[in-house]
This record gives sequence, structure tokens and C-alpha cells, in this order.
Amino acid sequence: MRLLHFTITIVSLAAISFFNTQVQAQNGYKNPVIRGFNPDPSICRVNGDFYLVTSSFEYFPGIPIYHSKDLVNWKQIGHCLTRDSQLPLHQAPASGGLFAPSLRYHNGMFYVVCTNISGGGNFYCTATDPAGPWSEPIWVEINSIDPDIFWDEDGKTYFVTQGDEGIRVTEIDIQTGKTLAPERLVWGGTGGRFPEAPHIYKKDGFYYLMLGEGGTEYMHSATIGRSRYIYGPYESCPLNPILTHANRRGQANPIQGVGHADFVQAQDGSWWMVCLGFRVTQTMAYYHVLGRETFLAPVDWPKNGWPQVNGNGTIALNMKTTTLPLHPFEKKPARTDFNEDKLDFEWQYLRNPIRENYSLTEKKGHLRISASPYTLNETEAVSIVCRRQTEHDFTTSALLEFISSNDNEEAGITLIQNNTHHYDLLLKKSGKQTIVQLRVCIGSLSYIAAEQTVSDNKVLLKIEGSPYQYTFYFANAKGQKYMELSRLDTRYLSTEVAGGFTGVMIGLYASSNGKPSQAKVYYDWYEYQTDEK
Ligand code: 6LW
Repeated sequence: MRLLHFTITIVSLAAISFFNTQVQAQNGYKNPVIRGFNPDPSICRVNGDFYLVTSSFEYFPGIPIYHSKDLVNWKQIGHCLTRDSQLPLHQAPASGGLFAPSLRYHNGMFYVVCTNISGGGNFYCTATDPAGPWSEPIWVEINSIDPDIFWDEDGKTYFVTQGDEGIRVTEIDIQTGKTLAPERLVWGGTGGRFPEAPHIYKKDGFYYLMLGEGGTEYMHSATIGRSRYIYGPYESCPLNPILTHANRRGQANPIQGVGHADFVQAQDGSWWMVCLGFRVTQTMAYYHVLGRETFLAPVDWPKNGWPQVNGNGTIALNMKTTTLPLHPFEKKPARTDFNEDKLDFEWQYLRNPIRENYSLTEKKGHLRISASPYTLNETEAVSIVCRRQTEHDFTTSALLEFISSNDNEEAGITLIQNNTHHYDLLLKKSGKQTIVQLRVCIGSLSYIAAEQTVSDNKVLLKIEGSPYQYTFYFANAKGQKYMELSRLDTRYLSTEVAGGFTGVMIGLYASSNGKPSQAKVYYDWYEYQTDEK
């Protein structure tokens, strides 16, 4: 009896400690912490909650906002800019629209500071709840990018941005956005090209000014300077660059282009950095399709000393650092049945959507998209909803029914890096037949890679991704097996080929290729799966 009691005690203690490990700090975590196209991260903390924003360019709604309690697990809670009046994106080119945002919390208010390079320039919006709603933009008449706001202890508010020659600072009136003094050039960085992405922090009586330098490609880095005065002169940190993979230590790292960073201090006093970087496909020369993603690194920042990022200024996919106590979020189901009356936060449109082209209520449990005369090649309000490709290895599929009577009409799934680089797996009429087609568009090169006749206007489409290839499949909706249509290289959808600042998005779309049309497509369900834990 005694023995039995003893055994039970041991078992229950084990159970408690097992449970505790789920919410306790863990030795090590995986990077990136926010996967797929999520560049230029900016972060703030309010008590035990962290919030983070990233750039969204020509996509609408703009500026995804994420929440975390441990910096490792993140959940999207909305977008900052959800109304057309906040985010005009009319004919915004690829990688136009919203550049790098900054997120700050001051006196009970959240501020998101950003630039719409396709209309309006610099602005900020406020919210008491970071999930929204956010205010209308307050425009700031300063011509630059990468703005930030810094509040000094004396109550003054400073606007910090990137000009061609370096970082500029000026005092503003936070109620109106009006500048109160001429801008002053405060620091050009360490001599790397494109000194940008400024953030100011005050610590131990110093103003620390962190920058991105080297341009947001393979030479990217984060550097830092400090001064006793906000307007400088800034002294460069002897450890600069405090973060980069553009050196021998970083040359073989599967993460490249690290830079554009922001610091946050956790409640336990520990310092952390979020930065962008990209996961490369390793061939003779690197390339990347996932866009720039958000990474996390520990920072050692002693009193009166300089910040040191993860020991030697590099980061890894598998970080060895002990985390904060973990608060994971429930994993989202792979399948969307379109039963809700709103699309989930991971979905975005290209530019301000024409609202009547989309419905989740017309046919219960279906997403209806009406064909637009705009094609995917145009910088217009194309009929499309997109989500990020978040891993090299993934499977995506959808069941769709296309109501169409003309050969010029098409609907399907596209892998789109930008309007001049996309692979389209589509369904269309061809005379009396219905066909699935795989169309390639790489710059001025466009061709049909494969096509097959199908017996019905209701089909299953599927795409499998891997580091080097995308494989495209189709099946008749009536339970037939998937047939492979063709394979295409991932390389031609990479940023190295396509240019720009975004990543591959997976889009559900419909187009009537320049002609007015009644065609519409009903997506019954959509699925996206990866092995990522
Ligand atoms: C952004 C600049 C950058 O404005 O990329 O990585 C630009 N850095 O700071 C576009 O995201």
C-alpha cells in the first residue's frame, strides 16, 4: 500500500513537471519566428505582451500585426490599415505601397509609423487596441522612407527617417504631425551603402541609433552608434556591424541578408533583437523565393556598454539560447472551408480590392470570386486573394468550380512573386472543351508549359513546393487521382530573378483577360500544409 502510494506520487510529480515544461523556458528555438514574406520587423512590448509589424507593400489590408508572449511564438491579430482611406494603393507597382513600418507604444497609445511610397509619403496612425481599429493617417511632410517616432524623457517627440545622405531627426508635434524645426542630418552610419531603417533607444544616458546598412540584399547589416545628444555626433560601435552575414562567418549560413533590426527588452530585463533575413536555396549561387522573413536573436547589452547580438553578430535556423517562458498558440487547421463570413488574417488582396468581386455569403461554405478584366500582369485591382508561401516544402490544393462561357476567362491558383513573375495553374474553356493549363510568366517570357483536357468545370488543383521545384497537379472533382501536369523551377520566382522586396504568395484568382465578363469561380475549400512544427 505504502509502495503504491509512493508510485502514484512520483507519477503525478512527473506529470506536473511535464506540464510545466510546456510553459517554461526552453533551451533553443527555431528561426525564422515569423515565416514567409514578413520583412522590416518592428516590435514593442506592453507588460507581458509583445507586438510586431512588418512591411506589406502593394498588398491590402496593410501592415500585418502579430502578438506574442514569448518572442518565439507569434499569432497574427489583424492588420493596421484596413480601410481604403488609410491605404490608397491605386495602381501601386510591385514592391510599391507600404515600406518599413515602426511600431511604438507611448502613454497608453500604439503608434504605427510608415511610408506609402505610392501615395502620401510618411504618416502615422494610432490605436488603443493593437488589433484595431487604427486611426486615419496623420501625414508628415517629410520626404523620406523608414520613419520612426522617438519620445524623449522631457516630453519632446522626434521624427527619425532615412534621407539619401543618412539619418535625419527633427522634432514634431505629435497631435498634428507638423515639424517644429528643420530636419538635421545626424549620422551616415559606418560607410555602408543605403543607411536606413533607423530606430532610436535611450539607455544609460545615451541615445543609441541603430541602422540597416549595405542595402536589403546580401550585404545587409545592422549597425549602431551612440551619443549624449539626440542630434549627435554619434560615435560608431567598435563591434559594428553588430549583425551581418556578409562576412566569412556568415558566408555559408542558410540565412542571408540579415539586417533592418529593432530591439525590445523583455519583462525579465533581457534584451532581444528582431531582424529580417532570407532563407536561401543553395546552388552554385544562392537565391530565395520566400521573401524576407522575421528572425529573433538574443542581445547582451551591459550597462554603459554596447549591444552584442547572439555572441558574434550572426544568427542561425536553430538557435541555442534559452527562451522566455513559452506560450505557444494553437496551430491553425490546414483546411479552410470558407464557412466564416470573413477571410482569416493571412489572406490579402493585391491593391484596394473591388469589394463586389468577392463573396463568402453568396453560396454558403464557398468563396466566390468574380473574374475581373484585369490580368495578373497588371498593377491593378486584380481579382485575387493571396496568402504567403511560408516554407520551401509545402502542399497546397483547392476544389473549385468555374462558371464561364468564353475562352478568354480563367480561374485557378497562382504562385505570384510579382505582376511580371508568376506561375498560373488555371482552368478555362477551349472551344467545346474545358482544360487545365499551366502558364509561365517570367518577365517578357510567357508560355504554356502544359495543358490537359478535363471532363468537368469542377476540378481539384494542387501544387507541391520543394526548394528547387514546384510540381503542379489536377484531378477531376469526382474522386479521381491527382495527375501531374508539369514541374517548374522555383528559381524564376526568386527575388534574384524578379527583383523587389516581397516573397511568393499563393493566390486564388479569376480573370477575363481584358474583356467584360460574367464569369465567376466558387472555391469550396482551400488547403495549405507544411511540415513546420
Ligand atoms: C525598406 C528598407 C529596407 O524601406 O527595405 O531592409 C526597404 N531594408 O529599410 C523595403 O522593405
